[in-house]
Amino acid sequence: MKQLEETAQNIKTMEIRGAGRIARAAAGELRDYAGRIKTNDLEEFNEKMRYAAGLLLSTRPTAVSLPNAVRAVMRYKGETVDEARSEIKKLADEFISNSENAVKAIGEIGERRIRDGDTIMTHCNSVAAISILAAAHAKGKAINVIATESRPRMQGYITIKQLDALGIKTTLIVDSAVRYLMKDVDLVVMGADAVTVNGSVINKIGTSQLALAAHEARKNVIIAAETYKFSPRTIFGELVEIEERDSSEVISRKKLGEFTNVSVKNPAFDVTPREYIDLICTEVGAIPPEMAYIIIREYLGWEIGEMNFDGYQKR
Ligand code: RI2
Repeated sequence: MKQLEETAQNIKTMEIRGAGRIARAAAGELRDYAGRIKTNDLEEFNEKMRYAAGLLLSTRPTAVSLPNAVRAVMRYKGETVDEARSEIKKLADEFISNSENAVKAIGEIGERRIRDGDTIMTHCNSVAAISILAAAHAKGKAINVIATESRPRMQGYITIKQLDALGIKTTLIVDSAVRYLMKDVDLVVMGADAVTVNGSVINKIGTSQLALAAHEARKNVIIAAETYKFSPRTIFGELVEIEERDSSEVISRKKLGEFTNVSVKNPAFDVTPREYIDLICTEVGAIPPEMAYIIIREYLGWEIGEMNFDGYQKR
């Protein structure tokens, strides 16, 4: 139990972060947790697995990759605990390796949209978006990247570190310099935490500002998103919940305590309407955002959105 709770806590505190990474971590934890459950009673085993699923799901509400990963593993069947356990292992390993391959495929597909000499703006830290930049660089295209800091968690620092290690020329900017510098940009490449059925993209707070500035300057916006970041539940009219994180990420409690009339808002994500997105680059192809429904229907199926573990984390 301790390790399960530790993984859940690490996802919650963003020790493990990034939509793809948290999905892989959750799938891996379900597999490992299943291996640690000591019972031969299938009912008890299933109950414990549902508790673990609920706990992992409760950690971060926005990235749809997390529930999609949990549900992909929780589809397991088995007449005995041993059967169930090995099915869980198979499903989790499959999810993890498909996810890793998806990131690679996105790089190969997305890099075709990058020209030699392009300046590309990116936001936050997205493994999928970086896969495109890395693939273009590996192909010998001389690219320059402009990376935002991405306050308040400064994931931009992770991005510049990764790009630097790859040997890609990178300029770090404050988030508020996005529109000013858009004139120097050829293309914007960002990741996604969720894609809705109508093709809207939910990603790190500030993404919609980049997209808006790009739209105004007539620059293309490419979103790098694996198919498991598309949200089946949005077909049933559900909205993607936007995570509101603690105020201490923005201002220290001490400093905030000095004021009487000040409060803080700290939404972690925002919604970019499909009008501002030119292409969503998935592992099965680069699609216009209008095709999101097809991805959900063909690659996820809406029954995945119906599996529910609500309540299990509350025990
Ligand atoms: P990959 C991150 O969320 C960012 O919003 C990033 O764009 C998105 O996940 C996708 O990341 P956070 O965990 O899956 O930093 O492409 O809140 O790595």
